[in-house]
Formats: sequence, structure tokens, C-alpha cells
Amino acid sequence: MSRFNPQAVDRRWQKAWETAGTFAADTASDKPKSYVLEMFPYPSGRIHMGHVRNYTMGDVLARYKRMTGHEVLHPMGWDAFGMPAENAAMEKKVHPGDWTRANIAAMRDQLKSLGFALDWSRELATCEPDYYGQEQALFLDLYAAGLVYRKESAVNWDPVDMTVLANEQVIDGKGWRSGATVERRKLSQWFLKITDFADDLLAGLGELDQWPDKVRLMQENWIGKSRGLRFRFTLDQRINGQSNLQVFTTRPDTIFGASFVAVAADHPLAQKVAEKNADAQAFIAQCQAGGTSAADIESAEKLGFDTGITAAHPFQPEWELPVYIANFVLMDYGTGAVFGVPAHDQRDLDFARKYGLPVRRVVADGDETASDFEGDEAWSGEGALVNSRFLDGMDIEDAKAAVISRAEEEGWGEGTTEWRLRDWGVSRQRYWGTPIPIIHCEDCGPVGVPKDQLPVVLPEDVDFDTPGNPLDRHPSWKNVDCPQCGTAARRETDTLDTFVNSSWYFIRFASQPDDKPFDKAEAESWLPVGQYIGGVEHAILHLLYARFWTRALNRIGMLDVKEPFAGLFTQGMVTHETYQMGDGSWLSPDEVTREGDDWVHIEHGEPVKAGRVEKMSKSKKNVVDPDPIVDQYGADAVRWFMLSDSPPERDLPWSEAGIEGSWRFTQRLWRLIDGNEAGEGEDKDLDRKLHQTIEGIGEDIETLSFNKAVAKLYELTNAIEKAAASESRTVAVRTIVRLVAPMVPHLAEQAWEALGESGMVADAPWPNVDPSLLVEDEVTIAIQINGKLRDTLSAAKGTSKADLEALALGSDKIARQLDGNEPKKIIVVPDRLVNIVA
Ligand code: ANZ
Ligand code: ZN
Repeated sequence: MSRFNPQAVDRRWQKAWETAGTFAADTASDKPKSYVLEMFPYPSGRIHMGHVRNYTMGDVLARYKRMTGHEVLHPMGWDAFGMPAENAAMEKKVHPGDWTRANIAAMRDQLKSLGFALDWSRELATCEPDYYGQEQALFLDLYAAGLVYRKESAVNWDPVDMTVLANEQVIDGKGWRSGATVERRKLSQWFLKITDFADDLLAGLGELDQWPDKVRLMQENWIGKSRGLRFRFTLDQRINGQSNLQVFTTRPDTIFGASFVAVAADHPLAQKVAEKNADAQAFIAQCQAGGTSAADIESAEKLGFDTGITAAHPFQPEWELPVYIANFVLMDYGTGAVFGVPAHDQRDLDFARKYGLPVRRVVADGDETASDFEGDEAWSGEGALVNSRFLDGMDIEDAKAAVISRAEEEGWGEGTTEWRLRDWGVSRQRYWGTPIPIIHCEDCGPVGVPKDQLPVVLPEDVDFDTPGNPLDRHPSWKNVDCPQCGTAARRETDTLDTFVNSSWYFIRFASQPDDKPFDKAEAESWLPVGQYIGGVEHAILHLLYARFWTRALNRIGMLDVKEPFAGLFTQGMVTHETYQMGDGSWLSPDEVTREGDDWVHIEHGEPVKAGRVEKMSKSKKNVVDPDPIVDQYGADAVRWFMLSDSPPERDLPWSEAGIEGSWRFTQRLWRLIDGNEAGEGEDKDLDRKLHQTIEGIGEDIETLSFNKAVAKLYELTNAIEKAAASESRTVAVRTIVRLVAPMVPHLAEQAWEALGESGMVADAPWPNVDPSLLVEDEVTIAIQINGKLRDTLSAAKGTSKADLEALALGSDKIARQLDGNEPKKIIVVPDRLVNIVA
């Protein structure tokens, strides 16, 4: 008996699949179509275990779908634009394109070594002009449809490096390279009108029943629909010619708890006050320092500047509320102005305690109704309204409605809906991205590059020696003539956010003609993606942008589909132990060893602290590179390990023992198949076990419960090992080859061949379940005609009424008795009898 030798076998079958074009998706096929997609990787350099896990899951599903008679599209490509390539260019003096393409080549080989059933003929990289040129065409289509516009917007500006920073380059309000305090600057930038689709993106979530609830909830919160009241306070003086200040609230019920009013630093009122007040000006400048992200603003200490202006309470004009400029009020939400209710909002309470403002309770906290609010924790829960005149005793919802209708009747406010979702700013002042296909002309304004001049290709001769955008610095690239009037004009030097690249790649996979972004009918024949698999870190932005982009194409008539991903699965991470020296430096797990209960350094024996099991990351030195593992144990053992033990949505702790166990299992499986001896006769128990397994695994794979499928295959393997030689055992051995084929495809092909089967197991049909073999017990069924016993039959317990009826009518004895007469009525008592009334 031979051993299973992956070093000899894996490459052989990988080549055979490639030569035969086994996994090429045929759009013209009349089989039902199935589109299985894993989020495409960023070509950072090497495949990591997280990729291996992600792609193994998708692969099992794709292979299973093929075997169950589907035409499967399972493509792979590269999310190849982005900052790391520019960083590499700065640090290592390599061109971002060279760096990226070398990484792609290496990672493609790694993926191939794992035997994934991918249609490599559709491979794409977003950094190549044949992809980004078509993206430019789509951008122009959206521009023509009014879904793209330009406006001034704040960016993070590094005053030392003189460059715009992405949010992730701002660390604690400072530029990541220069360490300088980041400023907010206004630049003219391109935006996509995602807010046009806010309602539809929200409503669509309701129908995505094959998405995790938590992802739908995250998207819902991100879209953030709030109903509330916009109303005007009357001020004690005129500012900018107005004596009104408009605010937005989602809690009009708390109006009697108001103790101050606050505006954003960018609010016109604040700007006006600053004109004559140096302190206000300084305060505004302080607010504008620091990052632009919501998280930066949320975590900052709540600070305010008292303008000396007061606002009259709408129900009690003698209450004069001080108007502050405050750093926690955002200009681009609601109206950029709020009223503060310290008792019932934590930010307002922090603020009020700091500036000694009144804190009045207006919503009861259980029995607690006192107007004087104590403590430092705001009450944002339910309760009856108190200390609120005509609202007293109402619940929050009724009180909201009552205040809104009073405001509308009296004409000082209106009920409104606000959205948290903002339009998508897509301008990046970077080189390594899709050039925005626009030309700026003094006379004509921004003009789209004519489509016959696409792609607008990135210049190759760029330098990264100085910070800032190399496209802007390039001596000639941006100098072009206006396509409309022919005068000297300037090319747009911003590039598109890389999330644009990933917003439509799944459409381009489905259809990639040379002369347009995609063919409508061809794309529609595959879309939506049936099962999308990826990391939960993309739960919001990528998935929302892709949903938006698909809707935008739908609106302009390019695609009938609106939801790109029918099914979504977010897998857990691959984790590993971490170790640290006393000085906090990290050690890799193979630099440490156990000594009694303690861990020490393998060389110098110094004590080491064992940390938590964490996501593999370079910074914690707990990464395991898949390559040597694949070399040593073979692709199938690695794939098997990725599917075993942990449910796919949970974290998977990497362990040497685990991969060894998987390797041993592949050997066992091989021995079982290779060593099977022919035998005679049936083995009912083994038949039943086999068919239960077929049925169970099919369900497990469909629901992505791979660990359950693996457990069932272990059980079946045990059962076959224990069974004596028989015809049933031979059938079971031949069948298990097909059952394991999606998981350990190299071993399965080798076994299929060794068993003398024809063709490849990748093309073999999935085994059928024989329901009669599934049930534990058989029962005897009496067959009566007009109440007299005429025959009996044995059937599986639980056989359906219809099946019993058919079995009874199929009996020769009964047919003879009926002698061609149609039965008038048939009464079936399951598991007992069939009575035919003739
Ligand atoms: C009074 C109030 C009382 C509020 C209370 C909350 C609790 P959501 O629900 O997220 O939409 N707000 C309004 N505009 C703002 C802005 N531009 N910057 C910062 N905060 C702003 O948030 C709406 C609530 O956030 C509004 O309701 C307002 O404070 C504040 F017990 O008004 B509220
Ligand atoms: Zn012009």
C-alpha cells in the first residue's frame, strides 16, 4: 500500500485542471448558474493564513456547486491600487507598479499551490489600464447622470510635509511621518451622490435575509436615519442680519431640559463672532486642529466658548440660554447647531458640568423625578416626562409628537428626517490610483475626457522623493488642451479612492469585454453574487459602496440588478499565540520554549511572557507563513485544517498539532481508499451511515458549516475503517472520494484515478441520497381493499402518505385484485396501513 505523497501529487492535478480548463466559467451554459466570490486580496506581498482560510471556504462551496450541476463562476483578482505601494516606493525606491506586479506574481503562485478551483482566465488587477480605463468610463457615465459633483471639503493637511493625509495616516491628531499637528484644510474634491440612495440602501437591507444580522445592523447605523425636529431659536441680537438660530434635535421631548445652545466651529454664527473676538478666533483654530474623522471628534474632550449671545426658549421666552461654540458639534450634520440637555445626553452633561450649567431632569428614571439631576451619568432610557408643563406624564414618543405639532402649528419648526450618511468623497491626492478623467478649463469648467481618449493612463516617470502628489508635480502630464474649446487646460491630478475599484470588480469578473466596462446581459446572467465571503472589517464601507455603485448603474440603465451580493458570510480570523520579552518586544512562537510552567527564550533562556492568542499580525510576530506549511504537509492538509474544528464565523487558532492531525487524516483517508479489498454482500449499517453522511454534508456545505461537514467525514471514515469487506464497503469507499473532493481535491483526484473511475472527480456528480437507506427502521404496512387485508409491504419508517399510496398501488397482488378498476378513495395511515376503497 502506498503513502499519499502531496509533493508529487499536488502539482500534477493543478496542471491537469489548468490544461483542461476545468474551472473556466461558461456564460453560454444552460446549467443553473452559481457565482461564488471571496473578497479579492490586496497584493501586499504574500498570502497570509487569513487568505487561505477565506479562499478555502469559497473553494469548497464552488467545487460542491459544480458537482451538484451548477455552472460556477469563481474568479480571482487583485485590489491593486493603494497607499502601501506608494510607501514601498518611498522606502525601497521601487516603482509602485513594479512592486505591485511582483507581489501579484508571487501571490498568484501561492494561490495556485493551494489548488483553488478558480477561473484564472478572468483574472484582473485594478491597477491595469484595461480595468481602470473602464472605471473611468463608468465615472463619466455617472457624471453625465448627475451622480458625481465637486465641492469644497475638509482634508487632513500635514503642514510640515505639505501634503494631504488619509485618515489612517493621522495618529492622535498628528501626521504619521512628520509628527506635526494636522490641520483641517478645504480643498475642492469630487463626490459621489450616495445620499440619493440612502432610503433605498436602507430599505434594501430588509431583503438581504442571507446576510448576517450584525452586518445589516452596522449598515443601518451607518446610514443613520433619524426623525426629529428642526426649529429656530430667537436670539437676543442680530448676527449676519438674522436674529434666528436653527437647530436640529432627535429629542424634541426634552425641550424643557435645555440649558444651553451650541454651534459648530465652522458655523456662520461662530465665524461672525470671531471677526470681532480674538479669543473666539483662537478657540475655532483649536477646534480645527486635529483629525477630521468622527472618532477623533468623539474622543476629544468637550470644550466650548461662550459667545455672550443668548437664545430664548421657545416655550418660555424668559429663559435665556447661553450660546456656545463647541468642538463636539459637527458642521455637516443637521444644521450644525444644537440645544444641550445635560440630564439626558452624556456629551451635554460633560459639557454642563465643566461650564457650571444647570442640569434639569425631564424624563423620569423609574421613581426618580426630581428636577435637580445628580451624578455624572446622563439618563438616556425610557420614562415618563416630568418638569415639562404640558408634556408631563407622556411617554417619550408621545412627547416628541406633541412638541413637533406645536412647533408646526406655531410656525417655529418642522418635523424632519436627517441622515448620518454623507456623500462619498472619492478624491485622493495620490499617485497610485485611477486618474479622475476630468480636464479643468478656465472657460468651460470641468470637462469629462472624451471616451475615445480613455484610458487616462498614469505616467510611469514619477518620483517619490518629495511628499505630496507626484501627478501634480509631474512636468507635463497635467498639461492638456480642453476637449471642448481647445485652449490650454489642466488635467485633474486627484485619483479615485480605492473603494471605487472594489465597487464593481465583481461585475467585471462576470463580463469583461475590451470595449466597454461590461456587457449587460452577460453580467446579469451571473449576478447577483450568490455567496460572497470575506472579513467583517468590510461590513460597512466596501459593502455599502458596492451596493450603491450597483444601484447607480441600475439607475442609469446599465444593469437590472440592484443588490450585488445575495448571500454574505463573514469569516473569523486565524489567530496564534503571542509572546513578549520584559521590555515589551515581541517574540515569534518559535523563539520560545517551555520550562516547567514558564516560557523562556530558546537561545538565552531569559523569561518570556505568554500573551493572548491573537489575530496573526506582523507587529506581534505571530504570523505563520503558509508557504513552508504547504510544502511540508501538502495543500490538502492545509485546506482540511482550515475547515476543521472552529465554526467558520469564529476565530481559528493556528496550531502545529492541528495541522499534523490534518495531515494524518489525509494519510488515513488514502489508506482507506487505496487499501480497500473487494467483498460480497450488503452492510446495511454502513449503507445507512453513508447516505446519512451524503445528506448531512450537502446541507452543511450549503450553510457553510464546514466544521460540521468535516466532523461527519471523520465519522464516516471511522465507520468504513471498522466495516468488514463487502459490496457496501466498496461503494462507500468510492463515494467518500466524491464527498471529500471539495475539501481535499488533490487526494480525491488521485484516488479517483487509482479506483479506475473515468474523467476527473472535479467533474463528477455529487452522490445522490437514497432516502430509503436513510431511516433507521422499516415498518410493515398493511394494504387493504375495502377493509380486507390483501397484501403487506415493508417501507422505511416515516415514509410519506403519497409514497405509501404509490407503493401500495404498485403491488402486483393489489393490481390483480383491482382488476383495472379505478380506486374511489385511498386512506393512508402512516407507518400502519393503506386502505383502498374500490
Ligand atoms: C437635544 C437632545 C437631547 C439630543 C437629548 C440628544 C439627546 P442622532 O440621533 O445621532 O441623529 N446633534 C444634532 N446635530 C448635531 C451636530 N451637528 N453635531 C453634533 N451633535 C448634533 O443625533 C441627533 C442628536 O445629536 C440631536 O438631538 C442633537 O442633540 C445632536 F437628551 O438634541 B439632541
Ligand atoms: Zn474649454
